[in-house]
Amino acid sequence: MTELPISFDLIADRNAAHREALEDDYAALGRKLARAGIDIDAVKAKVAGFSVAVPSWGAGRGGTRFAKFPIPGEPTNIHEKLEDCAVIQQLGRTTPRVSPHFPWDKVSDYKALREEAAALGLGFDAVNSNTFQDQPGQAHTYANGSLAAQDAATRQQAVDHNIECIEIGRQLGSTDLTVWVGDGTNFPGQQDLGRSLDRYLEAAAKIYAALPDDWRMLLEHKMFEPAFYSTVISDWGSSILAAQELGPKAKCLVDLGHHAPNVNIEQIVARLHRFGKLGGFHFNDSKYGDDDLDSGSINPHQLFLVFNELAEAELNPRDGFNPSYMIDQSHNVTDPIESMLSSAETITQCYAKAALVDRAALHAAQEANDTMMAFQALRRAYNTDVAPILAMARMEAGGAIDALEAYRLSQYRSRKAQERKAVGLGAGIV
Ligand SMILES: [Mn+2]
Repeated sequence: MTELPISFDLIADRNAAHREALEDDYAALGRKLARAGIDIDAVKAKVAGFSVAVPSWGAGRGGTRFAKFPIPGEPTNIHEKLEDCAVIQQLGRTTPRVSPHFPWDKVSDYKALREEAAALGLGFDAVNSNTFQDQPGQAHTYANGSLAAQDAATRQQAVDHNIECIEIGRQLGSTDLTVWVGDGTNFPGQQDLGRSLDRYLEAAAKIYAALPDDWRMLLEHKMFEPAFYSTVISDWGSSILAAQELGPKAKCLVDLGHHAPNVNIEQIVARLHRFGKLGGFHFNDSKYGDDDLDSGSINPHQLFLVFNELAEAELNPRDGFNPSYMIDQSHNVTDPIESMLSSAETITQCYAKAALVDRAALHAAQEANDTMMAFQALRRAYNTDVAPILAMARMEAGGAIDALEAYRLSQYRSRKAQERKAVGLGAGIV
């Protein structure tokens, strides 16, 4: 392994300063959990086995429809993004994989890129195709859609791009292709709502046919944006119907921000799982729409309830239940490394809290129609501060007890500001 971006000595020094307090807190929580019949070390072992991927594009500042305000030292290419992702993994120890996006992350040698990532302690997660914007020199525009476009040559170009992503992913060690299309309409009557779905299904079937045996195609639905009247794969219903029509390797991916306000997302999770079609998540949070705010910053309880359904699903797996977890956020006003460290911790906390739920008590209360006790079974777990479990797992894996503190002390970003060229202004990712 090459040298990692953050000094081992810095992490060791800070951990030495925090260790006694952490051991105190861990022991106290351990005694509390033991009274409820829970072995804290078993929960810590589960937490140590949990991971979530980070998106390559999340290493940069996103922006809104209006503007992007870059910070000095932002990454400008996939190599610099990998380096930033290595910082997140080195300090937090829950994000060992990066999800690349093409053509944004294109290079000439993917074998070398895979080795470069491995030397930084990273692997690759799902590959993401991009048919929602035009690239320089592209033969056909996506202005009127991609997989669902009226024009057959445009649809074929979008199919070919997705197949190229599979080929790249094979070289990187990925086994998932995530497909989100911006296809849709802004006016009633702009496109036939039925025939546009027909076109999507026909094109998606060509991509599906190119999947290697051990690959999955993850369909990501989104209710609106950039199309504001209708989208082709608008909701989990459209997504599961498309996945069922495509075949067993097609699964549904739930981005927490891609629903109408107040929709019961944990119930969608349970429904998709019931039919063996839950393929993965994009974690973020929202107040209004697809805000792409930091995970758990607005509604951490919802995130916990999602993980509670995942814990139930684990007890009753269907069709090789193995959801792919990824952070999908747009960091507009924070340092992206800090946001991803914070979000990965929040996501892992919700996973740990769901693991604390007394399932026997919950199920008994449900059987007895004892609503209050069923609710309390969830409440007790949600109200438990699991931070010492995460910090202990992180320290034991070589990470930092206080990851944000170590990151700031490392002055990583200001060092990169000296080395990296400035990124351009302009609108960000939507
Ligand atoms: Mn997403």
